[in-house]
Amino acid sequence: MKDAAPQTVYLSDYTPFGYVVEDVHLTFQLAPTSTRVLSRIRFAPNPDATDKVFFLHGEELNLISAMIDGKPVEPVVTSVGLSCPVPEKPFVWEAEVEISPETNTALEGLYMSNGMYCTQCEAEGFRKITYYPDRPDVMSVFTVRIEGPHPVLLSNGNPRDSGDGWAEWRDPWPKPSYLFALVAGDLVNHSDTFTTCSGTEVALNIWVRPGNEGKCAFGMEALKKSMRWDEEVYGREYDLDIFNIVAVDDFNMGAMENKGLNVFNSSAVLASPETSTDANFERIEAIIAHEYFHNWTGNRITCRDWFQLCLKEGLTVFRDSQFTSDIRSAPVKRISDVIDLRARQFPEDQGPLSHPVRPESFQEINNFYTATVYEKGAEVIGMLKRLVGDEGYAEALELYFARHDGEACTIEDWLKVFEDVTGRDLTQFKRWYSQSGTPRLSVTEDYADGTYTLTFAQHTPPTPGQDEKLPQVLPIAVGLLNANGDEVVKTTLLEMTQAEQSFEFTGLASRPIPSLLRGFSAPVVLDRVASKEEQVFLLAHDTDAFNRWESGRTLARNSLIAMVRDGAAPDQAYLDGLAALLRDDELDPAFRALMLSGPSQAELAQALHEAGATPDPDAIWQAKETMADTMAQSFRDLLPKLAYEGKVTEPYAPDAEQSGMRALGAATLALQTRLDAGAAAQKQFDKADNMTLQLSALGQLIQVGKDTGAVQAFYDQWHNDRLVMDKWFGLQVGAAHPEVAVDRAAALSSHPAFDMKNPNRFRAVFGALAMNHAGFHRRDGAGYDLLADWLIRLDAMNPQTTARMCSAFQTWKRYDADRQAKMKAALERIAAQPDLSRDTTEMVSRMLG
Ligand code: B3K
Ligand code: ZN
Repeated sequence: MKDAAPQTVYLSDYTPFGYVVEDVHLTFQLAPTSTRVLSRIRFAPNPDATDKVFFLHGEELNLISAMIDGKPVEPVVTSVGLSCPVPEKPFVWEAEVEISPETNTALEGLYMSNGMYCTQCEAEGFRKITYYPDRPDVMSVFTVRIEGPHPVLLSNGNPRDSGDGWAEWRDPWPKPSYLFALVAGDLVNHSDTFTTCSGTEVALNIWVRPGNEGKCAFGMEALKKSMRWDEEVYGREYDLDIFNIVAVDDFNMGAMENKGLNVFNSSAVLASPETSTDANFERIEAIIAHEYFHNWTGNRITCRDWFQLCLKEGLTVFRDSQFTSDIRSAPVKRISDVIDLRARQFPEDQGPLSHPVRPESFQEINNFYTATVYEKGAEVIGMLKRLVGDEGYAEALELYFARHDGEACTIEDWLKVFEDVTGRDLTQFKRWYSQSGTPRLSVTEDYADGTYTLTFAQHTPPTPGQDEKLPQVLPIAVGLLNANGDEVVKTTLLEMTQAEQSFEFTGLASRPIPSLLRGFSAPVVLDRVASKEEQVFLLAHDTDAFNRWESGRTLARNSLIAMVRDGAAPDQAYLDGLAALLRDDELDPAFRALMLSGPSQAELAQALHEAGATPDPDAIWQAKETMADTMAQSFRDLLPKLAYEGKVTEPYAPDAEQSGMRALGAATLALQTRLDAGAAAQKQFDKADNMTLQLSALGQLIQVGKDTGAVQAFYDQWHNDRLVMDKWFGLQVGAAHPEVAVDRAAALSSHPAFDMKNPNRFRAVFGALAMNHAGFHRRDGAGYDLLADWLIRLDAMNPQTTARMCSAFQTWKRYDADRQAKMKAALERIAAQPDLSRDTTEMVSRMLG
């Protein structure tokens, strides 16, 4: 059935559903194209609701029969649901529907992936399974019976009973329908147990297709670490007898936190040293933690409506970042998070897709699982924690769990616990949830008679639908250094609330050097023209690890921008400062790797845009090349010392220490390749006994155009491993010279192993194309055309992934007139397709404004 005409939903229109759901009983009779779903649901009038319309969501369902209190009824059915007169007292609704999992290529609702059945219900997929009030504020206990010839039949909660060809599950915790899950298939498990802080033994399983059982050990350890961490740091204990994770090959995102039955994209759980990189391991650990942490922040306490999405996502991202910081390196995690924020959230917040952390309207909620809701949402919580302090934060969270367990909440509920615990008025702070756009912070300084004054001014440029912006609460962490690099003022939190505001530091013997916005204490663009000498000084001496990295990054960015804009040569002061840092063996190799890698092409485009210039992708690419060549020459003597070879003698472990050394090795290899035309890379490729080394070597060989043998050898070795083949597809496009990236993507899309129905494979090729900055923005527009062609094709199958990937065009207005016209034409061509999905329609129309 075609999508109904797009309807806009508004936060301000919220009303509670007229009925409460007391109990849900579902029976699934599984069959690929004709699964029967029988529902028996006990409803009662909701005393808190005035509107008593009985409307159940339902899409793409074939209604076979419906009954109320055992008597057949004939509801009015539309493409989005049904309505029916109901008694003014508790009643039992029963329905039987038929659905077709096998032909469900949207991967939403109940679908099939490689012969197994699985579900994805968040945000509004449950309505493709049966008729139901599919909204997060309707919570109920569920009993599920699954009938099918599969050895493994799983659902939420605890197993209740099973027999030949059937199993029953009971979830005692009331939950919204978006957390429902079902899995059935020929699966094998890697199992373990976890004893909770109160002594309860929980059975743990990771379920995979036969052949993948050897790739579960790391994920299992990550799960156990997460369970312990949540007990120790947040006092949160697991609450069922069993916790299941299932790996699925076809999945629209990373993973899903269904109660007691997390469903994971196989790329986000399966790992082995031979097939996964250090970065894969770290990502898997973080995603397992994230989904597990949702058990409390998302599941036990959920969202009242989808506008409150950041309530669970921002908080859970914040929690998983804390976890990674605790078990790996806190400075490296903070730096990586800020790189990611600037790469994904800043462009979003400064372009046509800009929206508040809590949006006020949407057509398709799946389009709002964004970097703004997730990552800026987490930044907002980080700011709140800085403002109220660690103890205030801990007390507020304790109260949040105690007060709201079992409820569907709002941002108001969340902020209220902080107000109640600390006595603070958070009215102004709340603007972080409603005001979109990245604030710009400028600063001037003054020193006289031992008093140093910092004067800040904040300003947020207009964003779609929000012309006027009000001042935000900005926590600005500042430290002051003297000329020897000693801290004369330790990290101090300045709380800026006005549009312009001054802060004084007294009793200083001399003019200090400021280290501003330490730890990136607020998600803003700091417009500060610091002298190069000062940046070089901070690069050498800043006692705040984040700001030490930041000064190096700023020097690198400024040098590259001067190269792009004025044809300047690479900045010698930057190169000298960097060399000194690289020589310092006391410094964490991971930190040095981050310093050496430098800003990406996209980050430079963003920086140019923020400086009011038009980014030229070719010139950016050229500047990066020149910088890398220059670094390779000037660090020539240092490279052998930084190279990975011989550094790690222990067996491979994806821990922070070894990963850091390999990251530094990879950044070094990238420079070495410029000196030896790929000889060292080829050697590393031939000898590699883990994927991290193999892939970084392959990337260099591709980049330097010496890849023919290696690409084939890699294929021969790994063509039977789906996840490794995704890397093979992705790297050939991502690391390609910009002139060939588009042709490569086109050629790979006709490779027999290319499968557009598999989101991982589609993203491997076309996500990599969009990330190859100069390649995608090829002057003749071929990159835009190719991506648009494929997005149009994909939309008919998988609207969610299509809509998400459309954001590759979100920066269109910042390029030169010629590129703008071509990107706009590509967007208009997508928009003009008949039967375009609601998801993609909303995205392209927002981008076109
Ligand atoms: N909550 C899911 C995301 C669902 C996305 C729906 N389009 C995974 C997560 O954030 O943990
Ligand atoms: Zn999440």
